[in-house]
Amino acid sequence: MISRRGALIGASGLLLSGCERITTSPTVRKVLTLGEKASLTGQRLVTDRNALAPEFTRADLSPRFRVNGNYLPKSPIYASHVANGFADWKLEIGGLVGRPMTLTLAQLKAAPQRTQITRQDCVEGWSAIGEWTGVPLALLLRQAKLSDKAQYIVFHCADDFSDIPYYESIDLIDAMHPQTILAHTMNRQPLPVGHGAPIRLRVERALGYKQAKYIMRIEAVASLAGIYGGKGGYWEDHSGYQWFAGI
Ligand SMILES: Nc1nc2c(c(=O)[nH]1)N[C@H]1C(S)=C(S)[C@@H](COP(=O)(O)O)O[C@H]1N2
Ligand SMILES: [Mo]
Repeated sequence: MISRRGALIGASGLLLSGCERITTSPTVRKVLTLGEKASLTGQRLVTDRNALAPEFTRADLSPRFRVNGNYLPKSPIYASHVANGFADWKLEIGGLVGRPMTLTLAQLKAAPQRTQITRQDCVEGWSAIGEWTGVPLALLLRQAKLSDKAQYIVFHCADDFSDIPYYESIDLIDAMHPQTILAHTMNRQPLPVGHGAPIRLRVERALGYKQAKYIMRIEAVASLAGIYGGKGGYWEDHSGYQWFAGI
């Protein structure tokens, strides 16, 4: 039986492959663009957001995984964490939780882990496949006794662009998704500074800009309205990126 999701993906896949062939007429191109927008909105409403992102094998790993956006947070605090191998670094989990927590990197590594080989798709037009190991976010949120009032999980990062801090947010469907992990290991090595040391988010059904690097604090909130520009992320606030970045 062909599931509803399969049918929808099939339809948009057809549209995209058509797009490669018929791109000369401006009218055709406009219709195709509208179709893609409609299918994205439709996807958010009716597809199974709990479905897994594709996983790959070690043979598929990208020989070079690009570093994008910030590659070294410039705060002195971050520099001191790098200098002592993140031994004093602590992740804070707070906001709408019954039991706020601070966790060391060692504690995160001692928790149950998940490893996955997935593809990162950046809106700038490149993709790379990497192997990630980390702690399922759902497990930490349950330990922290996430409140019923929480609707979003906000990730506060150590870096900034022109002194505007980087942050991102996801809803509870993505937060509780089995492939959503706080990764401390990339391609079986400690997560390099360029890729977000000591931990970065992997939220595999979402585009690259959701994969927050340099996470320092996780905050559960009922609304995104009070967080920085209110649109749920650095790029959403400053560059018009959509908050929903599902793929
Ligand atoms: N803290 C932080 N997270 C970030 C970024 C950033 O600049 N700072 N860039 C985002 C973008 S646009 C992408 S594509 C990926 C890049 O991750 P990579 O450097 O590991 O390839 O991280 C995302 N997360
Ligand atoms: Mo990106």
